[in-house]
Amino acid sequence: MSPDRTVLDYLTAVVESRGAGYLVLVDPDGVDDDGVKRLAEAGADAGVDAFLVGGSLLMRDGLDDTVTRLREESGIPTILFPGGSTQLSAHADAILFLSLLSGRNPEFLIGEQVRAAPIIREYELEPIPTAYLLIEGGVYTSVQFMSGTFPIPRDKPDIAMAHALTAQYLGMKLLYLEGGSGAKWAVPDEMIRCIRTYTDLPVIVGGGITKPEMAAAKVRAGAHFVVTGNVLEGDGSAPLLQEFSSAVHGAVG
Ligand code: 1GP
Repeated sequence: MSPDRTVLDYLTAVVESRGAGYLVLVDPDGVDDDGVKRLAEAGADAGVDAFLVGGSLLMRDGLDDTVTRLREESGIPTILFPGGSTQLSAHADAILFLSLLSGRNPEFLIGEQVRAAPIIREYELEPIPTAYLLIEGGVYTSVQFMSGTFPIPRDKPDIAMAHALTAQYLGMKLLYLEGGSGAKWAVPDEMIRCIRTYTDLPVIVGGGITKPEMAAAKVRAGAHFVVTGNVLEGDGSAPLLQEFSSAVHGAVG
């Protein structure tokens, strides 16, 4: 990113120009060097708007390498999506500065953030204040276990809406509705619609989105960005990546 254009500006411009953005989550534990290279190339060909890198729990020290290789080989903005304050890399373009607003665990509301902030400053990373709302996804997800928090019930859009409004009033810049990686049920379209009637914050939706038509439905319900992770791990994901990209970018307008 050039110094006069932030990653948040870039993401805003993506929504303005393409209707919605497609973000691909890369778990450094889930891909080897060849896998990163393939994802980078396929992502560039498919018009992926940004890579997110992170996970609830990393089992090896591969974050820096993954970020560096993705950026260099794709030219696509690469944004940290950290599971905690140890998941920082100076090589990323920005970091989603997440606060798990749906939970009542102070460590994930503010503790991890305080630990990370001085390092983010030292690394000169762009922090993007992001409210992270965990929504019931039909399975006990890693983020639920690792954060020790309850998700918002999927049939309670009013509770989700109240959290979204709170995020806006706290000055957050993005709202991430998370079903949890590998969720059985993605965030309900009805909940996205409800949130969009109450807040103008850009909405990211991820977790359990396994088919391009699901991604398109999330955009039609009001999502500004759709995230996929699990579904693209492994070989042969390039055609699927293209299908997801076309579904997200073609869903509105
Ligand atoms: C998880 O929202 C992301 O944080 C992506 O989830 O791996 O289920 O696509 P999936």
